[in-house]
Amino acid sequence: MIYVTKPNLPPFEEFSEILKDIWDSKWLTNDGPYHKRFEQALAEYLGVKYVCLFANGTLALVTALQALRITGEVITTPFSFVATTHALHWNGITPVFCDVEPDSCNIDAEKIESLITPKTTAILPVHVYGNPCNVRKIEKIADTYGLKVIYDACHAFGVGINGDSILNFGDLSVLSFHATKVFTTFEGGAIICHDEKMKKRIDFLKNFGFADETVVVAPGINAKMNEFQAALGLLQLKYIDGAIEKRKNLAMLYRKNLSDIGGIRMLGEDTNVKYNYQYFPVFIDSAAFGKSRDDLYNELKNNNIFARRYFYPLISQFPTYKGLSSASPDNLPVAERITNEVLCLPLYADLDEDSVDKICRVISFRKQ
Ligand code: T4K
Repeated sequence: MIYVTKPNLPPFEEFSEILKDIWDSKWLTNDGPYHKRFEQALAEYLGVKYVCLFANGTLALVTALQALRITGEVITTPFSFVATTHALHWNGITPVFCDVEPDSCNIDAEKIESLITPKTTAILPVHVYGNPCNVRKIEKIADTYGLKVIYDACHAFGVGINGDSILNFGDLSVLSFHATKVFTTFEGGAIICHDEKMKKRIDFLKNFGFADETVVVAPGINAKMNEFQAALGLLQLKYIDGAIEKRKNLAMLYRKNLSDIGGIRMLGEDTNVKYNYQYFPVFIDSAAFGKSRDDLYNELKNNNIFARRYFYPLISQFPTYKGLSSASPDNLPVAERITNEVLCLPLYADLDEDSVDKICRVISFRKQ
């Protein structure tokens, strides 16, 4: 069985030593010593000012919107994991779907302005597959219209642009450390922010709103990362660069093997971007390939290769959102096309080159 991903974990002996330490200390959560150390070490590793750790990425997204007091309408992408839009829904905010660019799969910044109304308060773009959004254009629009920008950076751990972390753009960025992510703490997530006051507000919000033992300053939630997650995160920092390097080599092998197959499109790479190789999406043009994306998905499955259709269906097609006027397929032609073409091939640090060759053979055989 080859799954779309497999978590990268440190040697068990190293984690078991830490487990013993936490067991003995009996300090399990609520801003414990590992939480404090991981938060600092992570900020340093990522090259950002402040990190607020979370139990998972979804709670971090929900809290990020609370932290900036976002209301009304938010312009976002339908080509993402459902959690992006659910976070708006949980805050009583109306999502307004904007079409995406075919080359990056990210929100099409050129189309954002036409969707702004007097109710718009923010933009929630996603760095899909870790590919940076058009951050400059989005910043310009936000400045012109007085909008906040929250990046769903759940795929973008460690991604850089022109030597700077992608997480330094926008008002806030949100990371996920889920088991399926490049960097995992079992479950986990973070909000990246740029000033101390905001960090404080976010830290209050993730702990029920407590500012101290008796003072509750806001209607917060329980979204804290526990000590086991934080300790794993601290350990993972030792191994993350090696894991990304392995992913990069496998991604290069995929590119080499698949480049001559008609009807398969791969995303381009920009030399100014430091990628993390979170996913390896390919796009199937069924006429040129001779098979549909779903046929290929099933062929791979028959060979015990479990690729995934991230992201199909579009979020705008789920019952909760389908009725919105911005969810109309006419408004989202590019997203509607790529959601039917995309297939994310297995990619993880432990995957061996023979498996990549095998996957590519199944793909090219289908073509004959
Ligand atoms: N925003 C974006 C853009 C996101 O992509 C996500 C999450 C979020 C926000 C929310 O962040 P979190 O709240 O999750 O921190 C997975 C993940 O559950 C989800 O975290 C992720 N995005 C999404 C893209 O993928 P599924 O339903 O596809 O996962 P699942 O369980 O089918 O796993 C996929 C494969 O991974 C399995 O076939 C095998 C492997 N796997 C999985 C798990 C859970 C393992 O080897 N070990 C494991 O423990 O959603």
